Amino acid sequence: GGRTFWFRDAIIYQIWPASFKDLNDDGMGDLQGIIASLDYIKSLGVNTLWLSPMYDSPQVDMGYDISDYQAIYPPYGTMDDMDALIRGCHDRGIKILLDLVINHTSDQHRWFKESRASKQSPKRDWYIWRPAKYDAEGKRHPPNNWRSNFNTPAWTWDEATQEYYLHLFCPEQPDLNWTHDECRRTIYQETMVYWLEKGVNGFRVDTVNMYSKPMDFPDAPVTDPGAETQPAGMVYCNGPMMHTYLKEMGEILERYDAMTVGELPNTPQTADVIRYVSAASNELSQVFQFDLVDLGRLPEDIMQGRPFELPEMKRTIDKWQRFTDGNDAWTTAFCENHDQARSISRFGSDKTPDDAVESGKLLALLNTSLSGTLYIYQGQEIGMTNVPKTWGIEEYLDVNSINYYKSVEERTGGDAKALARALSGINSYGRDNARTPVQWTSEANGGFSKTPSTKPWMRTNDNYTSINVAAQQGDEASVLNFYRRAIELRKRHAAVLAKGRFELVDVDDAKLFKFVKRSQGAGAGGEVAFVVLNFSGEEQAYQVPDEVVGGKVIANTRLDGGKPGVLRAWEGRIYLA
Ligand code: TEU
Repeated sequence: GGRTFWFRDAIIYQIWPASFKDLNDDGMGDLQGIIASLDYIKSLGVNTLWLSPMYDSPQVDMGYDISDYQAIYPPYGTMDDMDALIRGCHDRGIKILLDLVINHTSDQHRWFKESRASKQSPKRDWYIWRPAKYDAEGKRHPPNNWRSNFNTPAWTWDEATQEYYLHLFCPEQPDLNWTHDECRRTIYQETMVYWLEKGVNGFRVDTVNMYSKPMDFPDAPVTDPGAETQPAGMVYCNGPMMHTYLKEMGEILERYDAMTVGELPNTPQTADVIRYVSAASNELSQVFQFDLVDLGRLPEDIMQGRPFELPEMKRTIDKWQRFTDGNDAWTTAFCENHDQARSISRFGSDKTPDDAVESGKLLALLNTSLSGTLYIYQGQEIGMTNVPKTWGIEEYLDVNSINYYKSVEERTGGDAKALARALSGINSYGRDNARTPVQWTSEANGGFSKTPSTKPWMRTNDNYTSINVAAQQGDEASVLNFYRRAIELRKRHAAVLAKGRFELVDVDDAKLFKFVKRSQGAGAGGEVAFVVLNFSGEEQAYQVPDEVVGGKVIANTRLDGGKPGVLRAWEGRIYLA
């Protein structure tokens, strides 16, 4: 045992198993598909893999509703496949993280089945049950006005036992009661310890700041007047016992030198985040703070957004780059995952195929020169984009998208304009964008399945004919090969690119994103990097700051160096002095 800080050098590739690679030809990705792709993953230069849930599950929320923590979802494979995957990673010097989803289980988990069986069940209090409230007319209401993360009430009535249970996500994802000591200890043992004993190197921790809720369940303030429920994230996140629970988990994790990266929604204050990730507190190794990926999204109508300018994006990145300055906390760099739209469509441009390639490389350069642990989501490395705007609602399969669409339908009585707006919101922000099959070749369905004619569980993005791994492998100008070079560079200049101090230059410039990185600490060598990124479709002139004049260009998103002091559309460079 004993704790090291290996996770600070981790470069992490996220796999979402349903859509990665289908080797058994059933239209769904599988563990053998991942095993067969480990050399490809290794070739990117990453050293750690994060596998989204592969546990047995009814798949109401694509595996984030777990019915058995110690079994594999059969279409993905068997426990033998899982052991082989862990070995296959370790043989290649790749560490592996699993998704730890323990805020809730599936309603098909044996714990919940026992809990809902009767009020006298020994497992009744493993979940959160509360009586109804009745108004003057005798109408039944849930205990409070909380809205779940999926646009429905956070409480569901159980006819059989005449009580409500809490679910911050789907009704099929009941929240566990973390105040129950035996429940909590069983969770640690049957999930964390079980998999650590199997050799995994840590966890991405789902919705980690929701374990502890205010147990008096106060109403959330009304921010969506007239609606049946209210957004309540600021009320139920970061509850009173959070740090106690995480310290308990930390004691187990450190025995295995395991890393954790926790999801930390609804936590805007740096001081609050530091408490979770300070090395001294021994809670989480690092967290995902969502300000960047949530930029422009409306809290009261999460599938809609407002336009934002580059300076706002810079300030957001600046905040979460610098919050570790002068303390022992650690940060992360990411712009995609399985819950987000594709970053090219969101922060770059997918207007033309050329724009998509160039802005994909620009985002690669941005992310690989940010400090913290770097995350790349499957398909990001080849510049996959959002699905076409022409897709109808029937192509979208995510429960969140579907609930949203249905809620608009109900609220407006099926008003065509409102539905068009809903669909356009889902196209811009929906999780389906990240969940289309990985585009491997230009064959049918992107070569996702062993036999290309096999119909994938979700429609492949139509642009697979031009955006795919095979087409990019031999092309030095591709997004894929740019990622490889940029990751290599990040490793070579880790002191400045991965661990340096971040400093914005000309924050108000609405076209150019410029920053300086400085190596820090003993033996860091005093390097200074200047990163200049053109976030526009037109040519832009720039000046190199005095301290970097005479430095050399160590990265360029274009193969020809271009003109000094001028960036073409979506071009980016790094200078090192
Ligand atoms: O997501 C929970 C969550 O809080 C995110 O939806 C977050 O608020 C959002 O990404 C910010 O933009 C996790 C999983 O990642 C998601 O896939 C699951 O559906 C959910 O938990 C329930 O387990």
